[in-house]
Amino acid sequence: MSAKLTTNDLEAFWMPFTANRQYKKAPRLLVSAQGTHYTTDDGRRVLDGTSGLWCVNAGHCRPKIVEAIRKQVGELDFAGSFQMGHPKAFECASKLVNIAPPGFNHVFFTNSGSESVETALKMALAYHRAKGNASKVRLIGRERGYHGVNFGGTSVGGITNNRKWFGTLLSGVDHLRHTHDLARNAFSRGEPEHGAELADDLERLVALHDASTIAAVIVEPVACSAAVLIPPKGYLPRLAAICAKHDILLIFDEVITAFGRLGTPFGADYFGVSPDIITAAKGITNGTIPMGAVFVTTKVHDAFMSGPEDVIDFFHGYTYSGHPVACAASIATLETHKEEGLLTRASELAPYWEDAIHALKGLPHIIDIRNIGLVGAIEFDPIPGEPAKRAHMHFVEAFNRGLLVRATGDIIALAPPLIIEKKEIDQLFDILSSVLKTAH
Ligand code: PXG
Repeated sequence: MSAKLTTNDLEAFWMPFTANRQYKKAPRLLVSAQGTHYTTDDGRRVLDGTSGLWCVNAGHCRPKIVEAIRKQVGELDFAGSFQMGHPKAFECASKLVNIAPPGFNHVFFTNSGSESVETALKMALAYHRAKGNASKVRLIGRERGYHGVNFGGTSVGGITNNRKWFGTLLSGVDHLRHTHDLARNAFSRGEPEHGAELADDLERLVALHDASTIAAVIVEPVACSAAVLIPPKGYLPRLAAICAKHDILLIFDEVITAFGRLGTPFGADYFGVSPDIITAAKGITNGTIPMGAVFVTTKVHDAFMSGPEDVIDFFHGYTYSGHPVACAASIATLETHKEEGLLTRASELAPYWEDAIHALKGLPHIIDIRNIGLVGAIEFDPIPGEPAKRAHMHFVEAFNRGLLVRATGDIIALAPPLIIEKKEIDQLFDILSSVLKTAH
């Protein structure tokens, strides 16, 4: 029997998506946060270049949101939403659909991005069944896509490491080709010029499986987790047109792109494309309380409302769907966004951001720089035989110098809070360029 752990011991917490043994030898601990900065356990201020994990869009510890949570948890700590209700869930849903793209008049609550994805995939299957097309059962994802970590999301996801450990996953899933093409598009500013025709890959899958077997296609408008893969100009409208032609539902996974990240409320607004279902989470409560949401068009919603009125229309939901504290946090988040114009602020900052990130070109080992809205990525030449190591070393060094970035593969990703000021953008890139100049 091993000795009991002390409360300060790092052993007990098996950390997610972490090299636990490496981390615990040299832990990085955050103890408080305010606005655009974290504070570490040794009292250092760290500029948050990633909005936490792409979720704290309005900046940290915003008073209105903190207060709304405090008040709600003391007033109504929990009430379920199965054949019951509480006012905050209805208020929150109405306010959310008011900022959603046109036609998205209904919202289903979950507790995370992963759950939103599972919900959306199940909705797509049930939709076709309700419409009398029960043979439409296949789900199409895309290589390098990330749709969370549950079985459906892992199955439609396209990141090898996230898939290969976990057996055969869901059957009846196929993948479109990814759109990353450095040979043609390296150092693009905003949407790359080349690759709209990659959307036609869906026609290949239709030819292979037949449209009568395909329920839905799920893609991130911008594939952020895999490496910030920005869709080529014209790609998403073309994909949407092929979906519509074959009665395939298009699901936009907007867990990252919703709530102002690109300078519009949703990614669908940015690209001028109308999907059928939108998944969201993260920024919905500014990262304060776990919450996710699935936005659906009237077309999808109404297909579920054709059975007898006294029978449950969608056999799905979570204990915490529409949790009162999460709803209060979300309502206060939406108010903060509105008061400060945050859902469009990234569009004002985007040109400055774009110039600042592209100024890094020429520093050692950089093979691409890409940007859109208030998102950016720097891709490095991998160290031979040691993939992902270079970006990880830069991440650790940046943290030591007062900047939080996100390393995935050989990429550094950036997505600061939407409240960031230009002088903080300068600081961010000053620190980052000093790190990148140190040869690794
Ligand atoms: N879909 C998308 C598009 C996501 O980006 C999820 C689903 C899953 O959400 P939950 O809430 O279940 O984690 C995500 C999450 C990163 C990083 O830095 C990205 C995510 C999560 C953590 C880290 O790449 N995306």
